[in-house]
Amino acid sequence: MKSKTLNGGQLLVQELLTHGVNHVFCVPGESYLAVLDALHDTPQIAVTVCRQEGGSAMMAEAQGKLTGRPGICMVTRGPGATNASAGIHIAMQDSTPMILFVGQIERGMREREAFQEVDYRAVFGKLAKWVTEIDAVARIPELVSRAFHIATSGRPGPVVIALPEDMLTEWLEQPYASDALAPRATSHYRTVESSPGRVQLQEFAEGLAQAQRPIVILGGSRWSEQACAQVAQFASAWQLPVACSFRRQMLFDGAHACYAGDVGLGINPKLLARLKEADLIVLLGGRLSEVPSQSYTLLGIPVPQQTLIHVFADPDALNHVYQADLAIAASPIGFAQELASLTPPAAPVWAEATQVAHADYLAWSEPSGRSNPGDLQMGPVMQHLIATLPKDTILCNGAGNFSIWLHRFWRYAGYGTQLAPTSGSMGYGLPAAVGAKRLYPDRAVVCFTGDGDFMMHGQELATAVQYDLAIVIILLDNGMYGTIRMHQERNYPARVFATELKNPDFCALAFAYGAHGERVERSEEFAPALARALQSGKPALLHCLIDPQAITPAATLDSLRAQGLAAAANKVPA
Ligand SMILES: Cc1ncc(C[n+]2csc(CCOP(=O)(O)OP(=O)(O)O)c2C)c(N)n1
Ligand SMILES: [Mg+2]
Repeated sequence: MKSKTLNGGQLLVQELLTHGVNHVFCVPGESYLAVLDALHDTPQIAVTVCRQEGGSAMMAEAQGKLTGRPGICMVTRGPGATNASAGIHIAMQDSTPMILFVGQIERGMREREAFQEVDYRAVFGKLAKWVTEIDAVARIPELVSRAFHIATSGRPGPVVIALPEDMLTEWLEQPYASDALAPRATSHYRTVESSPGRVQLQEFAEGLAQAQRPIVILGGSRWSEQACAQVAQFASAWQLPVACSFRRQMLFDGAHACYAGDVGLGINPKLLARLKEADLIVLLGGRLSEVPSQSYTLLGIPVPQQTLIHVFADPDALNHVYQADLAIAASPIGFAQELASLTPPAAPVWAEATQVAHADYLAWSEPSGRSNPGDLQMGPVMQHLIATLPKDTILCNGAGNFSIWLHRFWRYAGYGTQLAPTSGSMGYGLPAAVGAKRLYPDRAVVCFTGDGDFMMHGQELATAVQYDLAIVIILLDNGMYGTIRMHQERNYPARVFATELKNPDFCALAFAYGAHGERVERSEEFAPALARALQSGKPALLHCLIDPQAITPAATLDSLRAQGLAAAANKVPA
């Protein structure tokens, strides 16, 4: 048996291989050169060098979302780590497994406020699921193993690991057995699944059988393609209406006869009424946080008016906000695989209501026959996208009113087709698209973005060009932070402030990066521009000028202002 001595950087990379890592996103720093040097000799790991750490963290987070395995990001100390924090926050709120490695100052300089020194446990203590610092090279295997397990267990989340620079260049005292270093066929860690017990399953079936107006809401993480298929089969067999939580439409096929729509921002009023009138809500995988709960108005707190069955992987998150009539600590994967064992009623009383719910969804999400102010009509644009793009296209977006068109009218077709932050973090779409395309080079990846949203991490277009990632960016430019303008008109009508934007020529910007660019001003220009973008074989940006008045599919800025003024007039004391 050959033996070999390794330094910290080399051992860390060996441990990544052992845990099945094949992608790393980074911005380099002198604080972790030893890790980069070890990656130099590790062709099994594809390293994507990015332009800003927020983008690299979001790319890693996106891969965590798509694979259920921790996405890996590496950044330098101080400013690198704080830049990356946006991605950490997304991973936390979205329950996504991810690990952020941070180069750290030398051990002997701690607590002098050395160059770029940060106390990571203090700074990320509440933002991440777990934070640690590896002080001794010999402990790398132990702490990296723990990081992978914590990131994926229970409610998944981000782990931050600080790596003191001098630890990374220190050599292991004991030679490391080389066959222990060989990447194993199966990686060290496995996500701990939890399944419902027989008694709980029985209670679940009984609860359903007693209901008159049940509805299921799917959400959270820890899903798989198979788990989604099992839930779809269950829904068919029981003829149950199924909704998806905010930005989780990929958990259920929009074309399925049981699909009732998404419980997000700008919810279909008919679905909202259905949820309020339901006598049983089955919350499967999600937490029903602020946005899906419609600012915590959907269910009573702590005691919901509807009977609540809540299935969630982490027992600590059950009964956290809403007391459940039946709380089941099981992962969506563990729960879904048991559903086929339950016998559906011969003729469920809710069967007809399910059909109506789906018809309501279809009517709500139909893009044809709609019109909005201006020359660019979003109805035909969405119709064309639905007709043109493959069903398994991965749709990515950040935050802004532009995303409403996507969420409402695109028909998400299944698991792994959606990357969108429930934390509403602007700028996520482009890095997420880069992360997705690095993982699945043969799949279509589209980033939907706004003029404000794009510029948060637009520099990652350079990363897309550098790695030849033929993603398509559809940028809806209304010359403003439209979402905030919308809230401004509602709450402070006709007092526009700090929401207007003077934008660059995004098409020229795309060319400057070496990407393909198109300017789209009229509806009829969209289809040929998209065709040329797809044919270019390059990252492509469609700069779409949308009328500022088209602030949502249902409202114009003028209508919001008029409502805001009327409301304000009513509030003024006589
Ligand atoms: C990082 C971050 N900063 C600020 C906000 C607040 N915010 C939410 S949407 C939005 C405006 C988005 O503008 P744009 O991308 O142009 O989309 P639009 O609403 O105009 O369609 C802002 C500033 C946020 N959600 N995230
Ligand atoms: Mg805008």
